[in-house]
Amino acid sequence: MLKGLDVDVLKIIQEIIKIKKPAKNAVIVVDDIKTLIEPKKQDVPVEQKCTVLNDPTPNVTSAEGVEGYIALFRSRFEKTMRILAQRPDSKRISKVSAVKQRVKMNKQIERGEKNLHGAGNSIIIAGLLMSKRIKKNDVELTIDDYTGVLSAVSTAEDVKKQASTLALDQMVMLELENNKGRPGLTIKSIIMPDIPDHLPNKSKSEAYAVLISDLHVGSKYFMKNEFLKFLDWLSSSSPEDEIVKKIKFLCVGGDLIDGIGIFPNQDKELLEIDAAKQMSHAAQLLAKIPKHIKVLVIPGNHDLGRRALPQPAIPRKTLTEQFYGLENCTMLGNPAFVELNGVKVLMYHGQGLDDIIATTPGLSYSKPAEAMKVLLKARHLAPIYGERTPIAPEQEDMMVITEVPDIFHSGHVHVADVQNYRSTLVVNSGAWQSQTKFQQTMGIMPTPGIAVVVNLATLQPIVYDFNQ
Ligand code: D5M
Ligand code: FE
Ligand code: ZN
Repeated sequence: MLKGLDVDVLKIIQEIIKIKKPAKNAVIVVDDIKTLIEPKKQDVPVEQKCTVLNDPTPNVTSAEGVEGYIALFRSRFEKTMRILAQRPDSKRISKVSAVKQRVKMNKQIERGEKNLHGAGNSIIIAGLLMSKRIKKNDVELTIDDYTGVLSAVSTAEDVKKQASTLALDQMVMLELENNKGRPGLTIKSIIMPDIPDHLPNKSKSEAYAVLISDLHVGSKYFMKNEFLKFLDWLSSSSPEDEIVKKIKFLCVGGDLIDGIGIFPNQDKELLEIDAAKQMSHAAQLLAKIPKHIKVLVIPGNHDLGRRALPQPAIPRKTLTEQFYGLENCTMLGNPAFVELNGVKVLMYHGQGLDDIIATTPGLSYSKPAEAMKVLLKARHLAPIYGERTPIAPEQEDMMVITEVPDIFHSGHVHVADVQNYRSTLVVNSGAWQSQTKFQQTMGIMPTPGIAVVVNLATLQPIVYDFNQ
């Protein structure tokens, strides 16, 4: 390994002996040599380039009534179709009307005497999932693609398993074949829109982004001491702490305050019964963040402003003026798509996760990153309509995950969880609020007081715990 390198071999051996000698039976490993021969990183300037790629704030129109929802779903269908069009199997997509026509015209297909396209061929349809009926022995899925509605069944275990992870109202592709010897069509496979395995964008210099969410300032359970410890750390300049100096960005994923009247009897759990005071307190805390760190803030369901998704930025009013006065702070809508030193970050508070966790077998509040993966697979941040997540009747569906993020940052669940999915770093950034009565009744065990720090040059996450 040392051959051919411009290094003083003898000096390196002496150095290794010096390091290893104190330990009994020490073994010299490749990494020991690597750390000695690798050139010391020069103090290259760490870049800080932030671009907002997408912010719903100026686009939120809030069309009213059923008409609005028709347009919303149509937009979901069309935007996701454009995503699917980039895949080779999309060439085989047939319209539901055409499939029905063929089935009708050729009764032999229904009798299973002929295949849909001739021998051995299957057919693919793509549309919004209108219904999902999973029974002990089979599953029936109904798809709407705006040319018609089609139901298909399967008894195969793998298809049933895949079907269980589908969210209602999401876009999906079904590969169909004719049902051997019986009428109707069988689902051969389910194809999710999904994200491709990709080469993520990385920062050229070693800059760090800190991901946090769910402060809940104003709540009795807001962990002020731990949060102040975190803020102190951001301002610290210990020579041993190589990372803190290189923190260039701080992403705040919503629920800055606990708000008022968000859930019944909330006032009993509040320290400050005034949203203005809560906001002002939150702004005072964020004002302690060193000014060389760029702060990006999106709202959550507890913040001021509209509740339905997509949420515009926390409105600029007298109460929130202090936020807008912070020169290093940018207020964005929820969801927001930003680029930090070239790394694409999708910031989303995470309201839609409640419905995903409630309806997907095997998911729980203890593993929010798993639920976030379901959203990436559906290429939608809140697919399920009409349950817990309020969705606004916009003309355009701004919750479609149009571009593949390098980092997907959410909060809302109050449990810190980090995973890698197809080279996207999936982060739920936990909370700064200890367990509330509501969470206790729901069996949610939060992991508060944690900040997830990401090296933007490698996308490696580091979890910092401020509970000690
Ligand atoms: O959410 C705090 C916690 O409560 C988080 O784990 C999600 C859960 N939660 C919030 N709203 C709901 C609904 N509607 N159903 C089930 N679980 C929920 P926070 O937004 O901070 O109140
Ligand atoms: Fe929260
Ligand atoms: Zn929330």
